[in-house]
Amino acid sequence: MIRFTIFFLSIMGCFAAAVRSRADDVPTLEQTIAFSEPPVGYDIRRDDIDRGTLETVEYDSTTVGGPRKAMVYTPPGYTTEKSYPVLYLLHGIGGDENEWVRNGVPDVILDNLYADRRAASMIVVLPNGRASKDVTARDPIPRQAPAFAAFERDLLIDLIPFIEKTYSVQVDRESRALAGLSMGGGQSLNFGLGNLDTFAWVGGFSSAPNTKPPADLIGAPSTAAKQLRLLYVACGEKDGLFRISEGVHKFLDEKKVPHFYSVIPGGQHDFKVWKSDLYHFAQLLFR
Ligand code: FER
Repeated sequence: MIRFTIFFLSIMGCFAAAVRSRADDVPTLEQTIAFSEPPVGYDIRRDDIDRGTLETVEYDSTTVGGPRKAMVYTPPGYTTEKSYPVLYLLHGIGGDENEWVRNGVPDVILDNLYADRRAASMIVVLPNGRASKDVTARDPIPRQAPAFAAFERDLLIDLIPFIEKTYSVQVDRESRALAGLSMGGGQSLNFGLGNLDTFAWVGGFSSAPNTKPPADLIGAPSTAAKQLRLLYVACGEKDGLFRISEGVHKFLDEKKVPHFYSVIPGGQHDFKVWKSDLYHFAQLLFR
């Protein structure tokens, strides 16, 4: 059982909004907040269901001055006759655009959620969050950190416009989510909360020390509280970086910014935790 702590300060408003936006065939908020371990098989490919499609795309980055890669998952039945919301899902310090697919099977997790009608149909973009021509995962952290910071610009002015002209997507802030693990969790909190005109749904999974000091994450807490559709902060209890998520949570609490805070009992800094985070987070998105 996952111990789950929820801190809704404007509790009635959030409950009302969440319940109002839920269809009958998805869990009610009350069921969802009692985050349990995902069901057995949630991350195992099923042969008898429709599957989405994964592809690698290349876009021109004015930020780094050259082509960059991203992976894109389109949901089962993707059609240009509809337009979809988009989750931008970021990797950790050792990874690149392939890390989530290789280790976290987001395509399998989402295919299974769709088969069980538990998630809103969305596109998932898996970028390379290291915006540099020459910095790689093999470089020491101090050399990588600026490239991870530079990705804010690449995401906002290069990648998002590319996705929005290439795929059939909704282009308002309520249709964009940003989440990531570890280094990518820090990026998601930094860039998501720093650009609430672009993103309404933000998730930090086991966020790393690249996370800004909590007081610098949010300019005006009362405005942020109104703009955010979802702020999700999660970390494994046994994660060496636990203090980061806890610090963010405490600050949000103090400033009365509604958010989910999920502490995974016994959870480490690994994909067991991040897959479970994605499973829960995806079900809350775009509803
Ligand atoms: C650090 C420790 C870990 C740090 C980043 C990380 C920026 C990232 C870890 C990961 O992405 O898994 O001091 O500094």
